[in-house]
Amino acid sequence: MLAILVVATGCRFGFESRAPASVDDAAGDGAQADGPGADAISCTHDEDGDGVLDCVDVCPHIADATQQDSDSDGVGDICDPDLGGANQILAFVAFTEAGSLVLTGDDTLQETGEKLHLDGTGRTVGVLAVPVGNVDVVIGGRINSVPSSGERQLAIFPDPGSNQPFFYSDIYQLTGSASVHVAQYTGATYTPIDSTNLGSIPTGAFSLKMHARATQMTTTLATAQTAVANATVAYTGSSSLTFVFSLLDVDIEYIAVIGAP
Ligand SMILES: [Ca+2]
Ligand SMILES: [Ca+2]
Ligand SMILES: [Ca+2]
Repeated sequence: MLAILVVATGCRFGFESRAPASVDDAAGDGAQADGPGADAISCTHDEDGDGVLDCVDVCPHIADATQQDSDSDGVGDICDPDLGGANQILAFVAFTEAGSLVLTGDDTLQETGEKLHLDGTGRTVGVLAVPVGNVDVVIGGRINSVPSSGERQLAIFPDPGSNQPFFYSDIYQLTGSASVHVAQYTGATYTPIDSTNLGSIPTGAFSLKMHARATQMTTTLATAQTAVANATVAYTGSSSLTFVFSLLDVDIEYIAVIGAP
């Protein structure tokens, strides 16, 4: 059985999100690719250091100085979940200023530069209100340390409302080995649908991606090595995302949500 979501009270942080490009251009600068969220924040930050500011970067979390976008949908080839389909950058959280991603939990949270540090003393939950139909959700940063026991987890939950069962992506370790999952929550139980054994949860730079489509979900953990879980499931989409951090000392550097809402 996998983890039960527990939203503890305690620390409460909020971070900005870049809103959908298609909604419009509050700055009136004619740059549709920047969107109202970008217009609302100062367009001076370059998360991936590729020389292109987040608000106009076609892949704000991956260095791609050439900005290649073969299907011209505003999402660069290197992060486009569906070359040939129309996608958007639905949200991008760079952890630079207060805003729409709200974190609640019992870790000690610290904003250090452009990172959010969680000290791994407990469980913290982040909620981002964004429609997630056919999407890639990617969270990236660094895992600094992992305790030797306890319920250790990093998860991406597309909140289903009353539509259960639903599927989610995570790294999980309670007893025995750690695994990367596509897993199912039925309303009562948590069940891995597909898993890849990690041995232990790796430390160092990481990204965890949930690729969600109507008949498929894939979880990809990229560290020094890559682990994938892939399942044929009926993914139904939702209106918000929840991120769960449990007992991991981590620095979170970005969250990107890319796809068709
Ligand atoms: Ca950039
Ligand atoms: Ca980039
Ligand atoms: Ca594209």
